[in-house]
Amino acid sequence: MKGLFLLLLQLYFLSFGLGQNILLFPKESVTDYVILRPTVKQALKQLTVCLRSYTSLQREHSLFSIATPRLHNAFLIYPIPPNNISISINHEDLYFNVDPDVLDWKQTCVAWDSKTGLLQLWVNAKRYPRRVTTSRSPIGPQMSLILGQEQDSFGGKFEASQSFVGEMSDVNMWDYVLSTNTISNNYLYELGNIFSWTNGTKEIRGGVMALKN
Ligand SMILES: *[C@@H]1O[C@H](CO)[C@@H](O)[C@H](O)[C@H]1NC(C)=O
Ligand SMILES: *[C@@H]1O[C@H](CO)[C@@H](O)[C@H](O)[C@H]1NC(C)=O
Ligand SMILES: [Ca+2]
Repeated sequence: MKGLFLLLLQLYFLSFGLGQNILLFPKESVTDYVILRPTVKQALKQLTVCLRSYTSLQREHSLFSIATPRLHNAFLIYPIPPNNISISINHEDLYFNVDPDVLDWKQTCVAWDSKTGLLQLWVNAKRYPRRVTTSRSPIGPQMSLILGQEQDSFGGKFEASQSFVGEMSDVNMWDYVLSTNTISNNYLYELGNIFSWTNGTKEIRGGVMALKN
């Protein structure tokens, strides 16, 4: 009996670790969002963010928004369906022409290197033509990281028309640039070193629901 209990406990933690933990953003609003608290001790010279999302939205929306006290679009992942994704770095907006959306889970990864300005976007492990930002300023260290809303001030000024409606999971963040090989093969099993989906701090606001699978 005790053995069975331990086995079930083990299975529970295994499934938790393998990306079964999902956030549901149920409605268009300015009240539903999730705050993440990454461990950032010095300004980020390099950054990789990966996340999975599932939505039937056909309007533009914010997936992942970092504001600093000085810059509200310090880092922003902002799809413009059906085939355009805007990435903002230090208020500079770069647009990527991508394959049209299909109604399914989508894996998005963005990596940036402040030294070279090299900006990379992968959707479902396909890397789109790389871009170079003019900005070379590291991001942070003080930052407000929000899922599901677009910040027009440090931690606020949301617009319902830019909110995310749908499901999100496996948000991970690294203070270095992941290799294409890692992202194409097994990034889902890689946990971020400055924010990890399995043990990072997530603060839920409004009607967002945390689901086990
Ligand atoms: C993406 O959308 C923006 C804003 O509407 C537009 O300026 C840009 O030309 C579009 N880019 C692509 C590649 O479709
Ligand atoms: C998450 O937990 C693991 C195991 O306890 C630990 O090694 C790792 O440093 C933690 N990661 C973060 C980002 O806190
Ligand atoms: Ca806005």
